[in-house]
Parts: sequence; structure tokens; C-alpha cells
Amino acid sequence: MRILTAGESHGEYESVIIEGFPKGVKINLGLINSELKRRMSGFGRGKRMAIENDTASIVSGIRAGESLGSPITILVKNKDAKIFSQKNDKLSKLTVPRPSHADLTGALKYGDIDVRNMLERSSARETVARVCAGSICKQFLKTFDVAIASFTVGVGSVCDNTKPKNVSDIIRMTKKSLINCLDKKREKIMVEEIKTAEKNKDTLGGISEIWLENVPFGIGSFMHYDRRLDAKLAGYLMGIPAVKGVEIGLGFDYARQFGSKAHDSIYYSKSAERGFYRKTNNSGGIEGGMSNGEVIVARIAMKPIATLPRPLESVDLKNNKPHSAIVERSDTCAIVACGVIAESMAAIAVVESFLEKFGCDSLEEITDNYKSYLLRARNLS
Ligand code: EPS
Repeated sequence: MRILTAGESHGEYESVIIEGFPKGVKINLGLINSELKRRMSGFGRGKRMAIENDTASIVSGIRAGESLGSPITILVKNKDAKIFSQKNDKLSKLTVPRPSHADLTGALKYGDIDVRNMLERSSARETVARVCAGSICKQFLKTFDVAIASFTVGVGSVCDNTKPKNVSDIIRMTKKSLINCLDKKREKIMVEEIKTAEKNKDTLGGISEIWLENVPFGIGSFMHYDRRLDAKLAGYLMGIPAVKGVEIGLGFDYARQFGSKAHDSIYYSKSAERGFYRKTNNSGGIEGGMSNGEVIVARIAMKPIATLPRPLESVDLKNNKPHSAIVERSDTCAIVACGVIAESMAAIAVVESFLEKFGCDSLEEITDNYKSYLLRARNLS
């Protein structure tokens, strides 16, 4: 499966093509749209979210609600379209790059002092397209009972250390949260932190945790570095705009422990659903680059939004003189959206490795392969 997105933040459409998606998967447009709504949500989003009403149109690859195996194309119209392929938009040049954004290096790399030509594509708006692809992948995974959810662990320096038991716990506990947080009290403090940032014309980042439940063991491989599921997952999560750190399982905390305390001992019970099981999950569901059947747990750190309402020092590319950075409309904190996007990227990563293992032509064939694999693995001895 290959995924290609296209679209500028203020172009006419965001779009995605998903090639190599199997035939015979039921696809519900309503579910794509509800994921798009989730991506727009969360306390701290900016005015753009009040303008847009992200809605997907599927224009190829699905017939009567079922995938054909042909490339799936999805379009989402930008209501706030300002740039057009054949019409002069008369927007003035933006020549003072924002620190920590793609503006300066993009201008130097592509040889253009109008940083609008960089920010249009580097904007996190593009993640609309990824969420559409992510929803398609989630719908595929759902047929194998794989459930995915995310929750906010931190906003700025405010943390919530609540640990859920499973994905349904996450969905239930975050349902009414403004910030997709498990704990009501911590949620309040997080919201206050965002309000303070907004009042101070500042921005905030955060930490989100992503859970994937019921991914069968053996997805990904240790046979080569680029087939390792953790490598793929980390790369895809790191590919989300503003993400600067990814951890799987204990992550950096692993390095601070003795092996005797850190590793997940193996148990077997005939009556256990999967036979082999572990009582702990410090490896975050991935060992040796393969899913091990436990819940896959990943954490992402998002830096504060780079567009500051009270701009930082920068340099005008017109004359190389000091100038405060451009101020573009933006969000104060987008950690909830980042979690939703991370769910999508994780779903895409797992589906790619899943199809490598079980085949990729039709759901029927994949299901047969999946069932016989599980059966064979249970009778190993
Ligand atoms: C975003 C749309 C953008 C930003 C934000 C995410 O819209 P606009 O630039 O028109 O306000 O709100 O983009 C960024 C954080 C960024 O760094 O570019 C969206 O749809 O998520």
C-alpha cells in the first residue's frame, strides 16, 4: 500500500490517493467524516477551525460502500481557499520567516523569499488528507478487531499520569474531555494552561499517547531494519508536523532500568486467548521489530506551535535586516488534533506491515491467511 497526499493549506483541496488497498473492505464515509471532525476538535484550536467544515468526498476506488482494490482518491475542500492554480491571488509576499517553522530553510532550499510558498505546504493542514487515509486503514483493521485510541498525557508542563486499562477505557474516559484527557482534574489545569498561553499571546505543545489493541503478533520483521514495525511506526509518527519525540513502550525510561526489572516475562496458559502472554508491557507491544500481540503503545512529543501571536526575532529576507517574524493566524495548542493524526499514522504503518504479512489483494484472501496463521501459531509445539 502506498499513500500520497497533495494540497496546499489555502489551496482548493486537500487530497489523498491510497494505492494497494485490498478489495472487499466495507468503507463508511461517515466514519471518515467523524475522524475529520475529531481532528478539528480540542481546546486551543485557532480561527481556521471555525471557518472549515472538513468533509470528505470519495471520488475513486469505492463502489457501493466497498473497496474495489483500485486506487482510492479522497478530496476535502478548503473553505478558506486563497490560492488558485491559474488565478493571481494578489496576496502580498511574506518575507520574515517564523523561527522553528519550515519558512527560512524552505526559502533557502527552494530559492524563493516569499515564504508563503513554503508555509502553504508545510502547514499542518495537510494532515486532513492523512486522517482520511488513516480512517480507511482503521476501517480495515476493525475487521480484524484492532481498536485504536489516543489520549493527552501532557499540555506544556501539565501532566496526567492516569493509566487506562484498554482502548475502550480511553474512549469512555476521554469522551467528554475538551482536551482528550483521561482525568477530569488534570483536564481543567491543562485548559487553564492553554488559556494562559493565549492571554500571553503564546503557544503550547504537548504529549499524546496512542494505543493499538489486538494487533496480531508477527507484524513487521527483524530480518531487515526497514521492515521493523517500531522503525516504521516511529518514522510515521515523527513525520507529523511539530512532533519532536517518539517513544514506544517505556521509551527513554527503558534506558534507566535494570534488565531484570525492565523486561516483560513470558507466560503460557491454554485458556488464555492467545496462549502466550505477558503480565507487563514495557516493550509497548513490539519486540524484535515485530508486534508481539500485546497492546502497542507509542507516545509523541509535540513542540509548541511555531506561529507566535507575539512574534520572535527574525530577519527580513528582503534586506537581511532584523525584523519580528510574520504573524499568521494559528492555534494556541493542537495536541488533541496531533493525537488523532498520530492514530491515523499508526494505523497506516500497521496496515502496511499487515498487508506485507497476509497479502494485499482481497479481504477474503487476507482473512483466510490471517486465520490459518493464528491456527498454526497456536499449534507450534
Ligand atoms: C491547520 C490549519 C492552519 C493552521 C494550523 C493547522 O490554518 P491557517 O494557517 O489558515 O490558520 O491553523 O497550521 C499550523 C499549525 C501550522 O504550523 O501551519 C489545520 O487544519 O490543522
